[in-house]
Amino acid sequence: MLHRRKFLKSAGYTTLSALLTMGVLKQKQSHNNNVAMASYPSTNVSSPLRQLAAAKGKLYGAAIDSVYLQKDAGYAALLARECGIATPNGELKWNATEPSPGVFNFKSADVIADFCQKYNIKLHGHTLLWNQALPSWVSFPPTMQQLQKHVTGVMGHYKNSPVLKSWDIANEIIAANPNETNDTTYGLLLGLTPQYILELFKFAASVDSTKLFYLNETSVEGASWRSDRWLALIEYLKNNGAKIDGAGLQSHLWFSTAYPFDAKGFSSVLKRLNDLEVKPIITELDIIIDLPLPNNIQDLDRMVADSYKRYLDLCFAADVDTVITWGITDRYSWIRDLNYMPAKFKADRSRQQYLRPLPYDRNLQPKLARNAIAQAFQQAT
Ligand code: 9MR
Repeated sequence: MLHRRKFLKSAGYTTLSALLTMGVLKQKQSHNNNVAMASYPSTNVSSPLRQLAAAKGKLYGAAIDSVYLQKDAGYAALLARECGIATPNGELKWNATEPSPGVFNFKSADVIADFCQKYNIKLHGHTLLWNQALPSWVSFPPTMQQLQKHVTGVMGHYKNSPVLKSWDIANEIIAANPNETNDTTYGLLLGLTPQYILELFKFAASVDSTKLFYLNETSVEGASWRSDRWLALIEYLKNNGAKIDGAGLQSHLWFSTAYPFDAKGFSSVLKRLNDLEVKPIITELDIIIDLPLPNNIQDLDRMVADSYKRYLDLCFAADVDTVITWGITDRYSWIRDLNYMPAKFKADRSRQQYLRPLPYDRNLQPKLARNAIAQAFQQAT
């Protein structure tokens, strides 16, 4: 329970509330000339997303949960059809892979790896270091010795995997705000130092340098104190000899009619990453429409789709080649899980039907958002 509360505070609400400045309508008004207006409903694009993405040299994928994968055939079929890449939802986190010191368990992660192999889906490893989902014997930050043993065990298991192609070497290591860090330069979580992260990257490369290495972060999709610190850290790692191939922008987004979307700030983050030759990828995309809610579900779905399209258009304009949504269906979204649901939706049951953040609905039917993603890939250059 304590663990859950800790998670809610640092990864749930912070992730989302920091993005309250993102929205759609204002953008329509002020950037009409720069951003193509999405028109919905429009032609239905039925080809698999993985195929539409591949046609542009890109990848589409989703986070997969091994429990539902094994018991929900409809869910498994959707993933097999749509995904060219997948991330395990929790199966590669420390509490799953090394529940007691030196005792490794890859049972649930391998359910996903086997599925990926069967359907020719690339696997993105998430994650080697995070301050959440830790077993009780590890406190954060782990000692370098604990960390190196963990990295050796987990990366070692997938060294010869035909599907695992990339790792989130570290996840969510920047503090939520300047009050929660002692590190004015990089804003690292209390207890972390840039040297520690550098050592982690270097050690990971000594275990298996054949994979792509990413630094994954939340709430960096615009100009902000956090994105500035994160970019500075990436530059530091790069300049000090770390192998860092890419940067994951999680993109748990809130849009609304009430907030302007910082399209300019977002594009400048992507540009900085490209200039540093650290490839930006989208690792955990899902979209909430904040209050005031639209009048009906149809309007809501249109807004979610429109938000997906605008966001992906900006991504593709900056050469983003990988887009992973955090789940594929609203049936299993973390946002609808009462443990993580934002308070204002949890407080009022009638609002909960308006949490429809993913491409497929709870009956596994495609929504306009799926079409928006398809069109964004089709129109990408
Ligand atoms: O969606 C995941 C949820 O089911 C897990 O219980 C939780 C803890 O392992 O992690 C969630 O995934 C998070 C991801 O690993 C990192 N960024 C935020 C994601 C959503 O909370």
